[in-house]
Amino acid sequence: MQNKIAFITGATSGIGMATAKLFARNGLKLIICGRRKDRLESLAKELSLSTEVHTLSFDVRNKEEVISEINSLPKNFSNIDILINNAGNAHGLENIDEGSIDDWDAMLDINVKGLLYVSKSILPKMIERKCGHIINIGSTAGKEVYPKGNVYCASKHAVDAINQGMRIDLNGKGIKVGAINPGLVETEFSKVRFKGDTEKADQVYQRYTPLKPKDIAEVIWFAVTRPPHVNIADLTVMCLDQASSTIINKF
Ligand code: NDP
Ligand code: 8X3
Repeated sequence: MQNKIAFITGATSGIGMATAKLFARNGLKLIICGRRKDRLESLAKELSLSTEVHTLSFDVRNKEEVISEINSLPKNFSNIDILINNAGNAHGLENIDEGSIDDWDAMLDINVKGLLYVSKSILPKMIERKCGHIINIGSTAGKEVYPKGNVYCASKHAVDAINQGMRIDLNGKGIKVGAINPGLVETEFSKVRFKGDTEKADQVYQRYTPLKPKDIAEVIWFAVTRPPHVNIADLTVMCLDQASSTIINKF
């Protein structure tokens, strides 16, 4: 894995940041992405002690920006071996008749279209080189809908479909495609979902032991370190206290 190049979206927090740290410790060269430049810079400074790091700051919703930033990668970072399509979030938790259209737009634009724009920009070189590995971060919400999850769950069901579609269409081109679908992970996810209401966000993870970002990073690491003929196509990870999207033992 030494010197392979990994491109991680949403590296400024949570699962993406934990994955970047684990990859750096194992000597992968990294392209870390996110909108928050200050976080990217401080993470790059930390990871540069272990590996070479390049930062790209863009909003995955902006297709022109996505394409131009990826096309402007320096030569020594342009042959991407591993793409972790991780950037994403939930916005709001409301019944379908009460949800905000802006929240719906954000979830579909970031979680679905953003993932497509990034993949579309990176795929040509993988196809040319006949090698690459794409990991799409789905969710248990992409397998089963939960009350008030409506559009977030739809966005993650779309990721599930895109993951399958990518794998089918890239079959025979030497590129691995697989999804890792986490259950509840304690990150900034709920803080974003509840628009900065930390009290409400903290309640999501109370009275049971949720997954930590590092738990998912380790599963991603497992997926990318399989032998060349092995592809982890679709893997769901929950904490001990979670049984499904809706059944969580909080007592
Ligand atoms: P965090 O909120 O901690 O991290 C989200 C990351 O996505 C941040 O780095 C953020 O960076 C980036 N991001 C968000 N919006 C954009 C955007 N418009 N453009 C570019 N980057 C963006 O959440 P998690 O680590 O939990 O989430 C990572 C992924 O895991 C998501 O796809 C989420 O749906 C999925 N997931 C999370 C679960 C959980 O329980 N936490 C469970 C199942 C799946 P920045 O704000 O700097 O742009
Ligand atoms: C995130 C998991 O259950 O909070 O995809 O929606 S959940």
